[in-house]
This record gives sequence, structure tokens and C-alpha cells, in this order.
Amino acid sequence: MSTDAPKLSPVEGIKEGSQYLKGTIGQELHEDSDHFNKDNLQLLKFHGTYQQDDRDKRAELKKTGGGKAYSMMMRCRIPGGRLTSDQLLAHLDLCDELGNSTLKITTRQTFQLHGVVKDDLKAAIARVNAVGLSTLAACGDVNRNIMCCPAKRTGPLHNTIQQLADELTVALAPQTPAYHELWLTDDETGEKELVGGGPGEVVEPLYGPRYLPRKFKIGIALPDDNCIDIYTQDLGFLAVVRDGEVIGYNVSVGGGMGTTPSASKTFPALAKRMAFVTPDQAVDVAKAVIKVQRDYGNREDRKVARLKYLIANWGIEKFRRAVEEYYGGPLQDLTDDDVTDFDDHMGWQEQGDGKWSYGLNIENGRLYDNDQRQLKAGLRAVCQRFKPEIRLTGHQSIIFCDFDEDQRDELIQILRDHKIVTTEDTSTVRRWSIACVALPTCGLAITESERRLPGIIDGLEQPLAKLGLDKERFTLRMTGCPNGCARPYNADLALVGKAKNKYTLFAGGGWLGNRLAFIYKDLVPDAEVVDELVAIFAAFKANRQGDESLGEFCTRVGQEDLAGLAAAAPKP
Ligand code: SRM
Ligand code: SF4
Repeated sequence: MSTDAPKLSPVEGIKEGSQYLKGTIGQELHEDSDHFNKDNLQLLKFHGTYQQDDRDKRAELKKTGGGKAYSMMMRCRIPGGRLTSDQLLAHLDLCDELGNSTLKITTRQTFQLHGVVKDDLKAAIARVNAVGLSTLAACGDVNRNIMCCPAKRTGPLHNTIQQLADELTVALAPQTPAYHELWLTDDETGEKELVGGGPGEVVEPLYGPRYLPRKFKIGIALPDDNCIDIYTQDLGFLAVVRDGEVIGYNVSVGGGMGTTPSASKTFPALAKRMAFVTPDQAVDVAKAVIKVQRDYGNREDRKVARLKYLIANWGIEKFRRAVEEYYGGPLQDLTDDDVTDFDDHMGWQEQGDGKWSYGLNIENGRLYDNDQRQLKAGLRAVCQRFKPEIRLTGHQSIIFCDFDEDQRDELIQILRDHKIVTTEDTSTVRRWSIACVALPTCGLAITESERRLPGIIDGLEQPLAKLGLDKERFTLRMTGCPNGCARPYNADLALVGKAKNKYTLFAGGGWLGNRLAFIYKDLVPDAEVVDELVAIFAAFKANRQGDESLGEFCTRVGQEDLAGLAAAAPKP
């Protein structure tokens, strides 16, 4: 027998032996324990939930021998971030009744609930489904929540791309009956047999019994509005517009942010532009791309299992040929259309039907109530009064739709009554910033992120104003580790947690999202971050050419000169 057979990653065996994601989750749900065991943790991700523990409490509990403070994070799937007021209200109720009383709008236009105890998990998932949403495939080695420009507009453009998001969501959803049977049916014993997945039965025609080698992400954008960061997606559809109609899409493949600095085989990558597809080809081409990754993606080493590594190994031409083979015919070449702008959809915008939408900037996407600010109560009041359609953005914020001209003042008044800072009162730097969850729930966090960024921005606002740069648009993104959940590696500026209280500073990406940033300085202590950033702003002010953006300036001068200019520039 050959000894050369590749050794598959242990997760492959767990998936294959799980009877299509069932595992022994049902039994464990009935066990008297506050947490799940190892193998089921991998499977639970496909059902939209992660086991976590409160890292703020770890040290204390260790001292007292109290184990870990376990709870579950639950992520929803909301294609293109479009939902109803009732669905938002249901999530607000859920976080109060079964979660940690906060709700997080994620960087992929959906919600996460934290702090759900194991005993409440089934009820929480059932309640999400009861309002017409799902957690299936919110996480796991499958296609995740599909991002799409969330703006509400009359006319065919937004409707066409939002419809594609819905079609892809349905076409690429896992078919396993395990989700329904585990979470949506009564089973007092946990022993009920699943109806699907018997011998010889094809349960997952697209994914197969091992699903994909790794997570998979899709985004759909318009050229003049790259608000979903198309080049960070495994698969991107950029609409090609002629005479006000979408005539097809330029397809890009192999974007991804995650990297492990100690493993040089890993890297962040922007997606490569591959081919043009007509609207009726889009779903089948998406399936073909997924099948190529399913059959040729790396299943031995999860660190290099994302689509970007297959494309780096093969080159884009070979990859395109494989996609064409699975699709069943040649694809057309790309058009020249590419991204040209990014609208964050904040503030008042006309929808084109005489109505208005209002984008409210939510700092780092966290909804909570405290003495200073009542975001949850304010959102509840808005939903109860107006029942607006809701849209979530890829910058962790929220859009209320369908306001008449004469309702606008009342909406703003409700927000102010709840001490919510309106978009108009939010500084440009804060508005264009995002941060990942990190501590205390994320098991992979090395540093703070979401809890730290507001304080860092407090320190930047005055210096930016003194330099006359307070209206300057640049993206500032922060993550608590190099996995890149707030897409830091193509931002104008980014802070990435590298060691305890130390960050890698990245510069030179841009709000358009089509350029990778470079490492400006590594292992910068938390206490020095604000000064380092202010020095970059001062260098930009003193040396900017024409109307170049912050990211363009940093790229033009490069790492070494930027450090010199930053040291020399007069500080505000
Ligand atoms: Fe992420 C893992 C949170 C968007 C790249 N991400 C995680 C986990 C589940 C940690 C874990 O594996 O134990 C985090 C849960 C934290 C918590 O306490 O809730 C987590 N990721 C998030 C969210 C909530 C960040 C946020 O604050 O909004 C985002 C949820 C999106 C969603 O609704 O689906 C989130 N994650 C992203 C993005 C951005 C995107 O998709 O547009 C990326 C970079 C793009 C990409 O995928 O390359 C991203 N997350 C990762 C990675 C690195 C993947 C890689 O290829 O190396 C991991 C770790 C992993 O998969 O091994 C990760
Ligand atoms: Fe956690 Fe790292 Fe993702 Fe932040 S970037 S949520 S710290 S995995």
C-alpha cells in the first residue's frame, strides 16, 4: 500500500463522520453540562454557533478552580443585510432574554448574539427561525452570509444585485436535514434518527459529505459603490452596467484576509479578476467556483485551505480553465469596469421613490443600553413608531428605510431622546472606522479591539481637527489578532493585535479596497498608538500632493520615508 496518501486534517474526518453535520449534538444538548465537547464544536459552527468563554473571568476562575465561564455565540444569516423591523425587534428581545444584553452588527451585514448558555441555545435558534431568518451556514466550511450593497433604491440596479444575493443564498445553502431536526423539532431524548443521510443517499449535491475545505465568502457590488469590499471576498460579482441595466458581472476570485505572521505560507490576498458572466450564468458559475475549491482545495492543512491559496498555486488562468470545465463552457473575458467609489450610506439619502433612508453610524456595530446611550431602546422606539425596512452595512452600521420627508425630524428626535449620536454629529474618522469583537468573547483574540478603538479615536479627533483633516475620508480598522475580521489589510490605516497590548500598524491601503496595506511599524505598544497615528497625519498634511488620499500618500512615500516624514513633521 502506498504511504504517500495525504494526511487529511482532523476536521475532515469529523465532517465526514458526522452524518451531514448531525454528529452527537442532539445527545449533547440533553446532557447536564454547561459546554459541548470537541468534535461537536466543529459541527456546531455550520449551525451558526461557536462555543466561547468569558476571557475577562478566566484568570479569576483559574485561581479558584472554577473552570471556564462558557457560553455560545450565535450568528445569523441575513443576505445583503436586509431585514424587517420585526426581525430587528426579535433580535433585540433575544439578546435581552437569552444573550448578554448586547447585539453586534458584524462586518458581513448580520447579527451576532453573545452569552447564550448551552441550555438556551435551541430556543435561541428556534426564535431566529420563527421570524423567518436562519443561522444555518452563518459559520463553517460552506458559503457564508452573502454580502451585497444594502442601499434601498428604486430602479433596476440595486434590485438586480439584491435578487442575485437571494438566489445565490438559496442555491448554495446546505441541504442537510440535521439543522431542522436538531433545532426546529421537538426531541425530548436527543435520540431521534435523522431522516436524511442514509447509505447511498446524495444529501449534499453541491458540497458532498465533507463540505468545503474551509469557509467561503461571496460579495456583490456596484462599480461606483464598493461598500462590501469586493476584493476581500473568495468570490466577487461586480455589476457591469450599461444604459442603467446590469448586463452582467466581472467575477473576481480568491480574496481573503486571514494570516498567521509566524507561518510564511499564509498571507492576506486581494481577489483576482477572472472573467465576465451574464446574469443568467452567475449562479452556475458560483457553483462551478465552489466545486473547484471543493475538489482541489487543500484538505490537509487548514492554514492554507482557503481558495486564495489554490489560486496562488495554480495561477488565475489555470483556475479559470477549471471553472469553465465545471461550468460546461467558456466564459467571456472581463470588461474594463472596476470599482470607482465607496458609499457608506450614512445620513439621509433619497431612495428615488420620494422616500428617504437614514444611515445611522453604530460604533463598531455594538448595540447596548447604558446611562450614556440607549441604542437598543432607541432602535426599538424607531421600529415601533415607523416599522421601517432595515438594512445592515458591511461597516457595522444600520440603515432605516422608507421615510417620508415630514417624518425625518421625528426620527432624529427619537434618536436624540435616547442620547444616540447621530451620523451628522459623528466625526469622519469615527464614521469610517470598524473594529472586530476581540476580547472578552473571541477565543483567538490577542489584544483588545472593539473595546479599545473608541478611546483611540477620542485621542485622534482633536489633532485631526487642528491639522484641518477632520473632514478627510480614510478607513481605520482594528482587529484583536491577525485573522483580519475587520478587513484591516486593505484599509488606509489599520491596527492589528500582535502581542499582549501591542499592535502591528498597517498603512497604505485605501477606502476603495483595491490595494493592500504594508506593515508600517510592528509591535507598537498600546500607549504609543495614538502618537504614531497622529505623526502619520502630520506627515500627510505636510507632504500631501494634490488631493491624494491618506492611503495613496502612504503608498507613494513607502514605509521607510513615511517613518522619516512622520518623525520630522510638526505635531499639532
Ligand atoms: Fe472572523 C474567526 C468574528 C468577519 C476572518 N471571526 C472568527 C471567530 C469566529 C473566532 C473563532 O474562530 O473562534 C470570531 C468570533 C468573535 C466573537 O467573539 O464573536 C470572528 N469575523 C467575526 C466578526 C463577528 C467580526 C466583527 O466584529 O464583525 C465577523 C462576522 C462576519 C459574519 O457575519 O459572517 C467576522 N472574519 C470576518 C472577516 C471579514 C469578512 O468576511 O468580510 C474576515 C476576513 C475575510 C476572510 O475571511 O479572509 C474574517 N475570522 C476570520 C478568520 C481568518 C480566516 C482565514 O482564512 O485565515 C478566522 C479564524 C479562522 O477561520 O481560523 C475568523
Ligand atoms: Fe477574534 Fe481575531 Fe477575528 Fe478579532 S480578528 S474577532 S480577535 S479572530
